[in-house]
Amino acid sequence: MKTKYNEIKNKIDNNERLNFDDGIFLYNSNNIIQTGLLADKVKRKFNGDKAYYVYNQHLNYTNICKNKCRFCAFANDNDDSSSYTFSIEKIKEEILKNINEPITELHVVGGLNPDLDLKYFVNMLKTIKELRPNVTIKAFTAVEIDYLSVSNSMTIEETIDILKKAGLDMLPGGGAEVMSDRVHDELFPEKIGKGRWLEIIEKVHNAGIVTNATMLYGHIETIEERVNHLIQLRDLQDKTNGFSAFIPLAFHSENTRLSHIDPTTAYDDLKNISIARLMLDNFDHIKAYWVMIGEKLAQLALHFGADDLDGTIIEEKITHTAGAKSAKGLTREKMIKLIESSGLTPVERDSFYNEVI
Ligand code: V47
Repeated sequence: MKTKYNEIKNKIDNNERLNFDDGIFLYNSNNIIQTGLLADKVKRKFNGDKAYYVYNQHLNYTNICKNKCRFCAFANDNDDSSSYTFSIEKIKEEILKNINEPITELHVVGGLNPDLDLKYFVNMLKTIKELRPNVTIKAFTAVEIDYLSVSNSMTIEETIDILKKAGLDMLPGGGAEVMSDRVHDELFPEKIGKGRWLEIIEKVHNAGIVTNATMLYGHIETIEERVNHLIQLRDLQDKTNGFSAFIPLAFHSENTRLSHIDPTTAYDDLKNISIARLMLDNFDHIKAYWVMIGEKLAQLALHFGADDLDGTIIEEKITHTAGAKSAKGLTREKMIKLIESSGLTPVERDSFYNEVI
């Protein structure tokens, strides 16, 4: 009798798309070796034995946020003692601090701070480009784009156009969390929902700007909601081809209003990587984000469907505020070592997966 696993294997071998039931089967199966083997096969089809990393720096310009998502430890109120907002001078300082490092990407995101106007964002982008003309500015999730557009009574297209002219090159993948109305209403009701996230990302892609996509897992979401999330991303990718990488984000609960939730397990982390690789047949890259799952598991994930470890980062704040035990940044040497010792070929890339030589 043909087992469900063989049916999925045949689909993979014949380049046939997996459906919702296949995704559910894979999440329910604890045979992660089998799932991982399939995912590795697909990974090799896309990226051979390459494993990528990027020399990047994170910059979180403010932690003041009006959204109050229950899963977030980073957000502060204006009058909290740990709240902060970088002035343009402070942003300059943060860039200059690492100016001798061969950074090719700046990852810039922050909270929704009502005190920041459009001029601030334009100045920030221009300042970064002046100091680092050759870096890719990967900045602002669809949530920030929505906020800027609504608070300045501009269309999404106008907002993107202004930011693009000021230096915006690419968008990171955050903000969608899990595209389910149920999870939205329970965990992040103040934040834009899936319809608006998808609408904005489609417009960003149509403006010629590439984005990533993420999924925050390990809180209250069901496996059905995870699979639906992947399928919604895949559908949009069919339409726009504007997604670059998919990054599963493991929930960290410390200092959040969900602190009763246990950390994700290695099994679940690897499953999310592998199943993403198998379901997202139109995504070129799956990232094992070492910050969230730790260096060692991220290294292992390179044989379970991932082809990218993300980057050097310098100083990660969002997950560390929520209790991440990983380092705050990694050296290039460390990234190379992690990849080489897993038998793969390290490739330093820029934000668009061009090799950096
Ligand atoms: O959207 C917030 C998540 C995201 C927590 O595109 C949390 O290259 C875990 O999107 N535990 C921001 N996760 C990070 C992000 C990202 C990271 C690395 C690379 C890229 C990329 C994008 O972090 C948020 C949210 O989903 N997040 N709080 C938490 N407690």
